[in-house]
Amino acid sequence: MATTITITGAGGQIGYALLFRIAAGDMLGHGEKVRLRLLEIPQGLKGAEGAALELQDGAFDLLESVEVTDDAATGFDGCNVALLVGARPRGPGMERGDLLAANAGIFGPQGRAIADRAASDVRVTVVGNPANTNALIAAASADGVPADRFSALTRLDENRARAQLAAVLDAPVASIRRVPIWGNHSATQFPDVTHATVEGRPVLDALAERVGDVRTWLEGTFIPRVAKRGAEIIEVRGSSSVASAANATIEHTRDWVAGTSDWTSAGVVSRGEYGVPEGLVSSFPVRSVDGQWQIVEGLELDEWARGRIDASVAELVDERDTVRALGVL
Ligand code: NAX
Repeated sequence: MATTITITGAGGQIGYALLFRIAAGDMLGHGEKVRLRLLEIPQGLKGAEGAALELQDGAFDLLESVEVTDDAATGFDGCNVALLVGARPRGPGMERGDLLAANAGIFGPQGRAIADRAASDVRVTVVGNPANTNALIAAASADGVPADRFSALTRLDENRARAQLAAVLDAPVASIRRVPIWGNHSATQFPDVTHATVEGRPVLDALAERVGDVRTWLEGTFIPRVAKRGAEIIEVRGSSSVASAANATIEHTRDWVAGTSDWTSAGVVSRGEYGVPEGLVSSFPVRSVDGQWQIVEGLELDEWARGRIDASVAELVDERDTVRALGVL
């Protein structure tokens, strides 16, 4: 049996960087056949159709079929994995409330179509921004689908944080572990090095030898660099993060399905863990066990970390309240 994967916004940039790696087996494994559903809006159909032609020309052994559609019911029919990438970007003069409203108009109906049409084991990775609140809207709209089948991408932020630490510590990135992202996928996020290790040694000790006052470096250099990395990429590249975002989407979804041996980060629906209000989609340190995200519990948070997390969670509360005021939740 093949796995049916629906990718929204498949005609866009991240879609283009995702499709070929999925078809090559990077997400679900090199033994798993895949059926791809490329869901677009009418303006994006040509891009998706072009990608479908190229997928055909890739002659991928694992690729059973590719279907392009602008109809959500068709796009999500029988889908096991949904990658919600397509979203409404912030246009000129658009306020945050307008952006949330525009995206509620996308992620609400998509959540309902998932509830109506997807397979009973569906898992939904939300990439399109504002990712946490879009995931909240989709989950709340998907009657009958457990909320823990929805998660938002913060793996790119975690990868950025690990890479920054690897650079400053002059260590292989693979040796840097346990760097969770807390809160929102936004400038308020908290990349947390408190429990991180480098080659098995506390990162905080290794940093003290390299950067002088660690707290100053974290506040003044590390956290802003990670949180604003997207803007840095735009400035240098002239276009937003694409391949790194697709890579993180693949890693997030692969780990969710296949399990993890250590912590990673994902935006998941809170059940009140660490004082995060129930129902919010917040990023936490997580493990994946038996196909489910589990929040790593019992971590000690000092006052500084607590304050950082609270500030990001307050932003999520604000986004949720804005959406509620629109009558969406
Ligand atoms: P593009 O503008 O290149 O592509 C978006 C595509 O989505 C377009 O082809 C558009 O036609 C399509 N689309 C819009 N509304 C749709 C709908 N209702 N149904 C189906 N398709 C729809 O953007 P791209 O660079 O691919 O980025 C996609 C999203 O990822 C953006 O919202 C972006 O902000 C977000 N990102 C999220 C990241 C994360 O870590 N969570 C990082 C990367 C990226 O910034």
